[in-house]
Amino acid sequence: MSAKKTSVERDVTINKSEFKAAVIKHLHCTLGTDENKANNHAWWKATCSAMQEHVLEGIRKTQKTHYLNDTRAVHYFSAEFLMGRLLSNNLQNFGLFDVANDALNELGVNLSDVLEEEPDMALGNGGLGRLAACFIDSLATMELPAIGYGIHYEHGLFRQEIQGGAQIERPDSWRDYGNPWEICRPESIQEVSLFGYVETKYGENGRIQKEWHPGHIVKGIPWDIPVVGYGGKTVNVLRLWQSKASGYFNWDVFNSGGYLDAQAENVQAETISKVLYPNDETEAGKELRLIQQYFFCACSLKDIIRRYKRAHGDDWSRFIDQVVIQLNDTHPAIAIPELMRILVDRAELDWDKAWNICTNVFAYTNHTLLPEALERWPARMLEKILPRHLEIIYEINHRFMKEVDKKWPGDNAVKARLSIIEEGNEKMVRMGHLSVIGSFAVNGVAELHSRLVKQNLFPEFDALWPGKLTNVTNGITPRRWLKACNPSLSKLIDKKIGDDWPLDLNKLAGLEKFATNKTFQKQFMQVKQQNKQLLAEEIKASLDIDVDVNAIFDVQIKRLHEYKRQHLALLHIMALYRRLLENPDYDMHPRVFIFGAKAAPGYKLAKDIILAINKVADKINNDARVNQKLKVAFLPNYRVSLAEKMIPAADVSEQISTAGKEASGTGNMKLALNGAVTIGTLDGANIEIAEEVGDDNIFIFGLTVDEVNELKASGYKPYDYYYKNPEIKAVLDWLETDYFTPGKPGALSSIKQSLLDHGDQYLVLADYEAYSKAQEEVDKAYRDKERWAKMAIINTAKMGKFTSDRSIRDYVERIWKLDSCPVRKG
Ligand code: OX2
Repeated sequence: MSAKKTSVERDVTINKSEFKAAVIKHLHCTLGTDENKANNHAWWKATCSAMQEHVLEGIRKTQKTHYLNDTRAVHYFSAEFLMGRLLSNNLQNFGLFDVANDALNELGVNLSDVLEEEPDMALGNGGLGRLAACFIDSLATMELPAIGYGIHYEHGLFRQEIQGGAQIERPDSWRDYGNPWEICRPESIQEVSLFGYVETKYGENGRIQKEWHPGHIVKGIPWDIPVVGYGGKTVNVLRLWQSKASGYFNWDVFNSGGYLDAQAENVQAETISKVLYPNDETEAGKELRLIQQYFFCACSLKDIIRRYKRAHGDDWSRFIDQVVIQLNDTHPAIAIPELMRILVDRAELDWDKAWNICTNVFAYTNHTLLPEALERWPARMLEKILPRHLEIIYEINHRFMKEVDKKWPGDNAVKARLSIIEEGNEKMVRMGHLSVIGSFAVNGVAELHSRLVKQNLFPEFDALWPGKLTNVTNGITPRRWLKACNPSLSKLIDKKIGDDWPLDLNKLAGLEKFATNKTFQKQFMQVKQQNKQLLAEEIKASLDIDVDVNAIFDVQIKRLHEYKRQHLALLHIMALYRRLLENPDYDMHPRVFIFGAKAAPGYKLAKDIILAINKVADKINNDARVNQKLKVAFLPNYRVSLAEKMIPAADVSEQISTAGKEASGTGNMKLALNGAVTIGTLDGANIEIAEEVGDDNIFIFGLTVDEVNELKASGYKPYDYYYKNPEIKAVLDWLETDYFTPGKPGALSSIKQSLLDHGDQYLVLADYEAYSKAQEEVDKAYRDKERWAKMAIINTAKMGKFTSDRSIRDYVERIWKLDSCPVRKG
């Protein structure tokens, strides 16, 4: 047995020669090739297939155990799951990484190269989708009965190319050459209705019955993606629905009323799951998006009910004991009226009984306060696509308004604020309101955010139902975000405190006592240096930029959004450049600013900021007067697998959103876990990170939420900062010249305009000076090697709170009320 001895109990133990034999078998029998012909892609597929044997066995055992125990389960509904690559994660979680490495080595194949062959499964935009992926990892690791439900997008988030400094979007085709992990389940195909009209009938007992005559029916085909828990015992699944034409077309409906208008006719069934909307934090407002949302919710509910009925028949009384559904933002909120429709129209339950079931099944997570991200659908659109659901929503609202009237008699203003229906030129359905009303628990994603949800977003709901609105601070899986992505640091930690920290991240606190130990400091910083070397090679390969690994690696990786303020970092970089030009002896430690960010394709200013970063980078990197001290690298196509390379190499983590705007952040947690020190505002989970690491180990700057509000209330004037601070004026004016865009003056002027003429909504100029000072502190701290090493170690040591296992424990104990269900052998 060559499987490494570890304190983590594992279910699968195979040795190197067995692994080798399995890979060869699949190379021959699954791929029809052989060792001499196989390229890395073939080796990747063969290795996946070798793993898949264990994975499938794990799924079978898990499902059998859950079935035999008739367990209560959580169903995580999310329009996005940003999974990244699966092979290295699955190898790690089965404890077979080293075995695979040795086995492939003997075959003359390099495992790292093989892992690089796997396309990222990028079925998400950013934090919201990655959170879902971390959560299902924790659920499986903690042996909890759980299933993720989402959409099997043919194209995930676009691939970003940079041409002439500008972002170009290219399609992402993650399944072009087949995906070895997914399992098609034709036996569980579902049908989903769309369009058409509602007929009102009177039953024999005088009961009004509604019958929806759909105009269109599409098929949902389930694909299961295995979710391997750490230790490989529980293997849950992520079930993703692909749409297909059903061949059903209601000619009666079409001929009699034209309910299917020309556009609806054109809605090809296959387009429903074709592509992920690439907008992060903006509602799409498009018909196809609503259809996507309904499509996956309807398929998933049918799937849940099918499974429930297998055990309980038509007895609905135990449904709420068996089923809890977590709505990841409002994207799946249409599931609420869909369940009501099934219960009232199909199962013929009384409204009150049905409503009681609904409001004990759904829980809702809010991820943002940004008004542009709060989904509202035109009532007319709902009426056309889901006519029965609109009726149900009106009924829910009608009954809810009565409840509001009891609490605030005659108060029409409060009714208007709380109504699911927003009156105006165009009647809109507020999905956030529907979600709060239809759920038994509502949570924000960090302490500050949850407080603001209560105070600003839903204050009356909090008064109406005290205790319903709560907080569950986000978390990240330490398996992917330390163990797998940073093997050198993981091994160092194993040696120091043992290897069970991936299951109990608070154990990292054991490192704190070594924070001032010279030898450990040296080892820790050596690992950082190695990781920086690897990233430097990546930067060279991708951008042909040479960077000095002794420089500070200052990393800002996240979606490009004004509220995240990449342009604040940019102004500061330009200021450093200017200081260096004015004074070649300007005293600063060499620094490399490294960015990764995708902009929504329709978000002009965000794309202009990417262009500006690249143009400024070009100038600085090629300016011999400064490029020994300053470099800028924008790595294209930021995605999970690139994050896994950038995060272990970061010295500084940029978390500089306007206070009150970033609900939580999770990149902040990943970077700190890997020993990066945060420069950040008092926003989202930064606040909780600061509480954990202590003020000496983080650089906090800028306006607080209260100060932001005060400044805005008193009439914020960005021009004041422009005239008052010569550096701000100089860099903003510089942006307008053709210095960075030779021959094209004004190419970057939209940024200046947004900050001055359009009011600088995110207070970039107001926070500039504080940010610049905090960066000087960073510079000073870094030069003190011992001080920095201590800070970095303490950051890693104090991240215990931010494991997604803790988030899941919070959900389980306070919201889902689930029991773990250890999977039996055999
Ligand atoms: C993001 C939030 O912006 C981010 O702060 C948070 O960490 C993440 O969700 C996970 O909770 N779309 N993306 C988000 O919110 C929305 C809406």
